[in-house]
Order: sequence, then structure tokens, then C-alpha cells
Amino acid sequence: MTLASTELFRRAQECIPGGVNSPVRACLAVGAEPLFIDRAQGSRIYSVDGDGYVDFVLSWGPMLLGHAHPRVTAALCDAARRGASFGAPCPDELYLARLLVDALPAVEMVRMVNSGTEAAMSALRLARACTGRPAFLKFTGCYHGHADPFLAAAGSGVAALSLPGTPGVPPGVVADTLLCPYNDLDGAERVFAARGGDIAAVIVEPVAANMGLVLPVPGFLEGLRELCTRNGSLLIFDEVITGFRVAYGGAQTRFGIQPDLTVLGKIIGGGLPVGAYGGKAEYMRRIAPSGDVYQAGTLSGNPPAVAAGRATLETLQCCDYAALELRVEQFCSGLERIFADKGLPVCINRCASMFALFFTQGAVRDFAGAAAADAERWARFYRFMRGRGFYLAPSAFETAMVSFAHAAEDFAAFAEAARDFAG
Ligand code: KE4
Repeated sequence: MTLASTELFRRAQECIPGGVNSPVRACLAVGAEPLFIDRAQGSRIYSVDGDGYVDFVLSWGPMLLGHAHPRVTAALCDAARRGASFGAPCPDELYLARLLVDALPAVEMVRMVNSGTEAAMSALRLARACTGRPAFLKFTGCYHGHADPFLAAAGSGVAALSLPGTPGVPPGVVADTLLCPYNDLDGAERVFAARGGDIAAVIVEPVAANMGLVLPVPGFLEGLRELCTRNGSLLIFDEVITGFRVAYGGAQTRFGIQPDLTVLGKIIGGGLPVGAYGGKAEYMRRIAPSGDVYQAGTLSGNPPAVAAGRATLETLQCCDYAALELRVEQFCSGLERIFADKGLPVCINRCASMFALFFTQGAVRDFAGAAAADAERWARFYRFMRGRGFYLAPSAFETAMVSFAHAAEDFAAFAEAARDFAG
């Protein structure tokens, strides 16, 4: 007999901190309990309680093809039958690396790791080694994983739980973490004016998706590129979310801007634990064993994981990104009309197959704007929509994800439920 989500959660809290293996899953920010998921298919997930939901979380981004895509599942199962892990190179590591290099204009070489966190921390280490400088600039509300240097004014779960961001991290570790509001190019200039000679890198989510969704204002990314070039700092695009989502070639293709290093994760593993960082060969060759910058991992390039990632990217090569973007745009425009008709102020930011809904008047262009939105109304929206069969991220500081498996009826049903919520 399968235990109910509530009982599983009760028992999980006895042996797992908060009953979950990643904080935001606990649904604390929205006054709900987590659902334990039994299975998923296409655009839907199914809880152990037997309830189905249209999924707008998609495992926080990886499942762009939809859940249990047959080609990915077949590749994953076939690889597993040949052995789970060898601790030695396997062909699919090469084939996935080749797919990444061929897709991403700024990536000449790439190293596989096991998470976006590992990828971001390794990219920062490499930038510091290549420049001989200690400091780096990140933007308030952006999230680059939970490695110590990044836990200052971070987004995602750190923001959702209103955590100071650095308990357990010695002040010295974040002393070189410089901060600036997202979209504030003048602010970034001022940081460089004060610490330019010390700055190894600027790391940025080219489309910020960990404070809700916030798009770069025209000139912001271009300005960061010029600022880094002028100061001899490396520009790092954290494309863990945007990579292969905002375009097959990522944000660097969509916006036509070449970072020096690129951080990747989520979609490139097709749901399995895969991260990667890459960039110009002159930098990447500094990574051991070809160079002197150490980074390693027992399960890096894991055979079933890279098989799933390879199958995912090969399938995405044949997907119509423009058609999906149009469907999401039409969906979001319809939601705007619904809330406007009901006199409920909302800001719906969208980019490609992502969107975020803020209960606020006016635009949201940075973390301050996102934090000023009505989080309590978002929590009620989350609970209402979950009751109507729609699985949203349990935090106003996350982004809704759409897959190629989402159908017109999924959007129509969501809009109908949102109309009922708006009253
Ligand atoms: P992971 O270590 O969680 O694989 O990746 C860290 C990371 C790095 N960069 C960006 C832009 C990211 O969004 C993430 C992780 N994303 C969050 C959700 N927004 C993961 C969800 C969670 O923490 O459970």
C-alpha cells in the first residue's frame, strides 16, 4: 500500500532536514506541504495520492521535452544496462561535449560536472586563476548554486526563505563577493571604479530566473561584456536555466553576446545530474590535467547521465523553439487580459518557454521589484492553482517552465482556473 504524501512527509522529516533534499521543495513559502511524486509523463506529474497535475516546474527546468520522453528514457535505460559508472571515459561524454561545443558559440571546450553549483564554483575558480584576481561581481537576486562565495544576496530558495544567505560561511569567503542590482549597469561601473583591478569576473544569469523572471534591459548584457573586456575581467554567463531553453544555443545565441565562460546544467542532463562549464580553449586548458587548476568528480560524465543528456539535445535539435515561444507569449497575453478584466494588477515577465507572474503594479526589473510584489497573494494563487490541478513552483522567487509537451488544453485550463482565482 502506498503511503500518502502527508504521511511520507511526516516520516521524511524524521530523517531528512525539513523532509526534503532541497529547501524550496518544502513549500514553506506558500503555506503548503510538498507532494510526493510517483511518476510523470509529458506535461504531467502524478502524486502518490493518485492526483495528476499539469507541471510548470519541470524539475526546475531540465524537462524541456516533457517528462519520460521515449527517446531519452530509451537512451538512459540502455546505458544503465551497460553499467552505471566506470570512473573512466565513455563515448557519450565525448558526444555530449561535442553537442555543447557545436551549439554554444562561446564554448570551445567544456568540462562535465554533476550540478550547476559545481559548474559555477569551478568557473569562478578558473576565472580567478586566469586573472590572478580575487573578487567577482554578482547581482542581487541571482542564484548560482550554494557554493560559499555565491551565498550573498542570492535568489531562489535563499530569497524564498528570507535567509541571510551566509550563515556558516566565514565573512572572509564573501569579502570578495561584490554585489549590484540586476539591470544596473551604472552600479556595475561604480563597482569596477572602486575595485576594477581586483575583479576576476562578472557572473550573471543572462535572463534572471531566480527572483521570479526578470529580463535584461536593452544594453545591460552588452554593457557587462564591454565592462569586462575593458577591465580584463572574465564575463561568465550562468546558463544553467537559459542554456538550451531560451534558444538551442542559449542566451549567448539569443542575445548575440559571447561570454568568456559559460555555466550549464539542468536541460543538458535531461533530468539526470549533469552540470558543465566551458569557454574559450585558452581558459579551459588551465583545468587539470591539461593545466594547473584542479577540479574533479567521481561521477562527472556519468554514463547514464550523459546518455540522457545526449538524447535530450539531439531531440531538441529538431524542436520548433519559435512555435513554443509563440504559444507561451499568447498564453501570457491571455493571462494579462484576464487579470486586467478583473482589476487585479499583475506583471507577467516571459522569455521563450519561461514566465513569471508578479502580483504588483508596474514592471519588475530587479530583485527589489520582485520582493515588493504581493507574496501572500502569490501563496494563495499557488494553493488555489494546485487545488485545480496545476503544479507551480512553490515560491514567488522562481520561474514557471513550459515544455514542448504542454498542449493547448493545458494553457486553456490554466487560464480558466486563473480567471476563477481573480474572482
Ligand atoms: P544546481 O546545483 O541546483 O544543479 O544548480 C544551481 C543553479 C545554478 N545557476 C542557476 C541559474 C540556477 O537556477 C541553479 C539552480 N536552480 C534552482 C531553481 N531556481 C534549483 C532548485 C533547487 O535549489 O531545488
